[in-house]
Amino acid sequence: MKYQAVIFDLDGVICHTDKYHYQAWKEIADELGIEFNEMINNRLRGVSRMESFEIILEKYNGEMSEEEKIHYTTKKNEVYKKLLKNMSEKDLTAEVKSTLEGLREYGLKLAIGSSSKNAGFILERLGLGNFFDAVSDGNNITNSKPDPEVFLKAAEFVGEKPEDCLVVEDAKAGLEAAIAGKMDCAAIGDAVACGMGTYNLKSFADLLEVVS
Ligand code: B16
Ligand code: MG
Repeated sequence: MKYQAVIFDLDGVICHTDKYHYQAWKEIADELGIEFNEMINNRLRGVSRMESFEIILEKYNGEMSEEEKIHYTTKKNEVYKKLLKNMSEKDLTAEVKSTLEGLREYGLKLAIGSSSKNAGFILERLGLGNFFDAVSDGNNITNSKPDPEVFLKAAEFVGEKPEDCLVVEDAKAGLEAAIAGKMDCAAIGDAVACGMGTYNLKSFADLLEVVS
């Protein structure tokens, strides 16, 4: 095997929560009278909650205090968490499930490296609460992607050197983070267009070939 471990981004790689992020941010944007659309939502991929709100506020005419920012991001998260309850094992595709099982059969350690503070909750909804060898997420980092911290912590949690880990990412900030951490990375979805991945995946199952 080329690697000892694979570190997966969560949103956009293992599952798709974009529509819930969109609905929750839309509710906040509407309350504040800020224009918000799918294009702006796409810029929030892989970016932390507060940084996402700063991007949304680019369209806000006015000043907002830190207290207000905390109020609105907390409110967004409450709406988002209610929406996440709609998720279930049905949201884990057969392709993702069988590929994860195949990678495990290869003897690879499998970890999550996500900016989300809701990663544990999402994994439980998907029926993956106990599946991964380690979960590094928004709760154990101080610097979010493109800083490599979340992936370096994931490598540390599984006891492997960064150069022995492959990162799988759907966002440019995530590819930058992997590269900054001296890790190879497989781009999937929108991230393919950046041309920054060590590999470009057409489909999640391509991972089975990439690692061997
Ligand atoms: P939360 P990932 C990221 O997850 C999402 O892509 C991004 O849209 C979101 O703002 C971020 O998590 C923080 O999420 O508000 O749940 O803490 O792609 O890094 O798995
Ligand atoms: Mg992502």
